[in-house]
Amino acid sequence: MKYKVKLTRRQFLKGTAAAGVLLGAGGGRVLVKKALADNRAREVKFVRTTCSPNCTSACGIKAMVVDGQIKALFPTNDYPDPEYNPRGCLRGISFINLIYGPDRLKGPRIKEGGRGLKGKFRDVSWEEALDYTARRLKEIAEKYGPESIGVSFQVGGTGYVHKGAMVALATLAGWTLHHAYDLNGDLPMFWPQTFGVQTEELEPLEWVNSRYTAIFGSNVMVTRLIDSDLLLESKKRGGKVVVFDPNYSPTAAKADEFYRIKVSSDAALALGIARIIVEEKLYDEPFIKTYTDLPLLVRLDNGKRLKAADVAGLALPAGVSPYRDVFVAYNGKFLAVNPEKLEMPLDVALEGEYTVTLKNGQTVKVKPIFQLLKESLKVYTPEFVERETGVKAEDVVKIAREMATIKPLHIIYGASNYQWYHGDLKGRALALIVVLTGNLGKPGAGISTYAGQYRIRLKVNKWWFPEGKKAKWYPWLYILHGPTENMVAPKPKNGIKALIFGWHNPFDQHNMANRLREMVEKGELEFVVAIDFQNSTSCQWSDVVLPGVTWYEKTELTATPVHPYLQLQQPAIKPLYNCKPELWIFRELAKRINPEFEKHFFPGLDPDKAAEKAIELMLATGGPTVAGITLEQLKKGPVRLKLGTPGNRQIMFYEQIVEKKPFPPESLPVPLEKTAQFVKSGRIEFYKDEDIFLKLGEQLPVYKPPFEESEYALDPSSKGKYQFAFITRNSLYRVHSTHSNNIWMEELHNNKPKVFLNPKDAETKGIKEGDLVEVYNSRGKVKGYAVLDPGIGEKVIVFEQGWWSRYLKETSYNSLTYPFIKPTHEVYFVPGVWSPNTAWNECLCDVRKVGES
Ligand SMILES: Nc1nc2c(c(=O)[nH]1)N[C@H]1C(S)=C(S)[C@@H](COP(=O)(O)OP(=O)(O)OC[C@H]3O[C@@H](n4cnc5c(=O)[nH]c(N)nc54)[C@H](O)[C@@H]3O)O[C@H]1N2
Ligand SMILES: Nc1nc2c(c(=O)[nH]1)N[C@H]1C(S)=C(S)[C@@H](COP(=O)(O)OP(=O)(O)OC[C@H]3O[C@@H](n4cnc5c(=O)[nH]c(N)nc54)[C@H](O)[C@@H]3O)O[C@H]1N2
Ligand SMILES: [Mo]
Repeated sequence: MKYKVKLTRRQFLKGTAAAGVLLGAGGGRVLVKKALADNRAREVKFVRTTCSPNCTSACGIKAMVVDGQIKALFPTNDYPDPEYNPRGCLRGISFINLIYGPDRLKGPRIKEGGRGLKGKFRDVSWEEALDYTARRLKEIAEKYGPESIGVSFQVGGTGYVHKGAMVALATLAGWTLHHAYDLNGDLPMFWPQTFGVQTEELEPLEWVNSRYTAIFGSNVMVTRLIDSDLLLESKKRGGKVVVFDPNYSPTAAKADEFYRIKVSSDAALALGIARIIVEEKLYDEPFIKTYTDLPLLVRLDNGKRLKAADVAGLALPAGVSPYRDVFVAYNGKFLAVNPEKLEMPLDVALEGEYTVTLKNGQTVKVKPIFQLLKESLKVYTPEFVERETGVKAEDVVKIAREMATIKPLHIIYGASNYQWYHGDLKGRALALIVVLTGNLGKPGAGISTYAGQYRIRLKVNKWWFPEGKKAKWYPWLYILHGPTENMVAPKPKNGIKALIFGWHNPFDQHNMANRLREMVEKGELEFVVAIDFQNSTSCQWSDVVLPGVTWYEKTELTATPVHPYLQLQQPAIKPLYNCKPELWIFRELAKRINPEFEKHFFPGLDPDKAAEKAIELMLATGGPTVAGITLEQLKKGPVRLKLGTPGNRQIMFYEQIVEKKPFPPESLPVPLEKTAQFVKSGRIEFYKDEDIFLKLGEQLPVYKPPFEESEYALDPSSKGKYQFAFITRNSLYRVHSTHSNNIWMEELHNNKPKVFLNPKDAETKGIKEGDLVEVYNSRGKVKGYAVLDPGIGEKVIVFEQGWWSRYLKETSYNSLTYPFIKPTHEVYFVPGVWSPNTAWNECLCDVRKVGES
């Protein structure tokens, strides 16, 4: 929505009164004053665009532009669902401080005289920067193979066009892509393991329909700020909100009940709840028989699910896809269970032990998975749960009965909670509660993990992967960790020798940021290229910096899973300084790498026109969620994705539960056969029988305490030495490291990185409020000012992630973390769907005072 008006000075003054309030602090005030300095009639326009950092909210924002300069940013209220109006937060409307801020990059730069922080940047022309970059990349490709060039970019939903240009060039050139989803730690692995999908979720409009919302480690009031009123609305409508967290978070403060839970003990609690549901027969029997693997039989001789093809005298159903498998259930006779249909006779056995004769004449004992589950749940008594989690035994019983009977139940399983080594086990255990009680496929019901702007909402393949070419992918963690015994992801022959990144600040934000720095200093990474609009820590560590533009300076397409709208970013101003939209940058680079590549990037068109072409291509080939949506429509405002549910609401697994289509639904852009192999039964699977699950005793969801298979296995001497869990939750004042340097945001939290700890722990350590403290382990350290907060769990250090190193005396808070790789994440490799996930919080540390406040 763009319109222009000519205003007289008087009219303009009236109009800016409101903006003046918004621009009361910082750089904005200067701009307004300048604008008022003379009497000319001004050109004022309002441009509707979308704020799209990776905070997931993707709020519409209206930019007020006066004579080609943004003077103020406003929240929008143009969503067809009035409940989503207005959208936009203080971070978003103060983005003006970044657009025109002192850290804004002004032109391309090449580093000379050393690597990392040792070299000095020289400002160069685009011609020189692009020629130089292309030459270096070609040299590296020749020496080590094109796959030795790694490309890292933030999740696609924050902008399909410009990231698509980057992916397309990497695909054409044979470079290696690193998927942001597992790198971020935003790939909750229980999803592919249990449901065969990347992720699913309820949209916040559905929160109001839940009658019981159980939040396991998600700080909705901060990290879903803009939608959090809908959580409160669910309370007003009689819903109950219960928070489980080691820390009394802002979300806990709004809950009806808060249970302080020991770190990473959620699976013990979830399985304790599941035990009560099973023992007291509070489960939804028809539901679990119809949709889950719980009635399927498991062989007791080898722990594998019984395959119909192995059973004597069992006819196999016809038309079964090669990526599915036919398993067996029992109802007086053995039944071959068709994985293409969610059907099961309701007299099928959930319990008992049976003997079956195989085709080879062997007889083996078998049990339904439900029976095995029931047996394995026996240890999770309320007393055991109390010991492991700190939640009182009588509360465990109360919570279980309520969760089983108050419907719809919605579990929110947050990022900080699954960003632990056993995050997958916790998720499988939590999913069990939801599924046992039949809380799926219905309004207000399910389990959601809101993390980043993750899911790809339309088919992007034509733009991202030109000519049907296959991209090469390599999980980021292997670069830091090195190859493992179980890995199935193909390793680039000579490793990664060059790194190109955009929309990322890896030298602060990626795991082992100090290792990455060392790789630059030692020359293991021979060449690093940054594409950003501001001079982040990572730009400073790079060899070439190519200045991109903010979303106020280009045309882009975004979609978030949280409020399911397709939205445009429309340029409010021309690219500032000598900055260029990324589509232009990659087109120029493409033509220098190989002139043949240029044709994919709409040569000859200006970057906004080219971006529109890319959007039209994606809309035309994007599949059912965007069918019929046009660019013209999008220019007018947000358009809801087409979800195929009643009322077009985002209700997870609606097709599976209501229309009885087999699991999984498609996880774009991956073809179904790739993800359907994760749940071969076509059902919700709680039993995993791939060898590594059996070897680790994780065939069913179990509880395993933190640190045993990670920190203590890596370094047994760390046990006892480092007793604090280092939890790096998200900050209200930033989106990751974006807004680190936003003067309004800085002011709101005194410009000070903080270390939150419990007063009892502080006393033991001789730390007082405001002291400068150092949090450290054998890998690294970070400094901050102590905040003594009784809300923080004992033996927990909370450090809000995202600070640029310049605010941390040049250390990186990610120098403490370690890239642990869990073998169950390595059974398959499908980028962004089944891949080793980063476990930020699986990190032990200690704390000491290093100075007064
Ligand atoms: N303001 C703001 N919003 C954001 C972001 C941002 O940077 N800033 N980032 C966005 C992105 S990309 C993401 S991934 C999401 C993440 O958002 P969330 O999922 O909300 O994650 P966090 O804020 O990291 O942590 C949530 C809570 O998990 C708790 N927790 C930690 N460990 C455990 C545990 O073992 N068990 C339990 N029960 N709780 C635990 C922490 O104490 C914390 O209160 O936020 C998104 N929204
Ligand atoms: N220890 C620890 N580490 C963590 C986390 C944690 O909880 N603990 N959280 C993790 C999670 S969940 C996530 S999602 C990641 C996020 O980590 P990153 O993906 O690195 O996110 P940001 O730090 O916000 O960096 C984004 C960069 O993109 C730039 N940018 C913004 N818009 C544009 C644009 O249009 N073009 C270009 N070229 N650049 C642009 C911004 O200026 C910024 O420098 O961090 C992870 N790191
Ligand atoms: Mo994230």
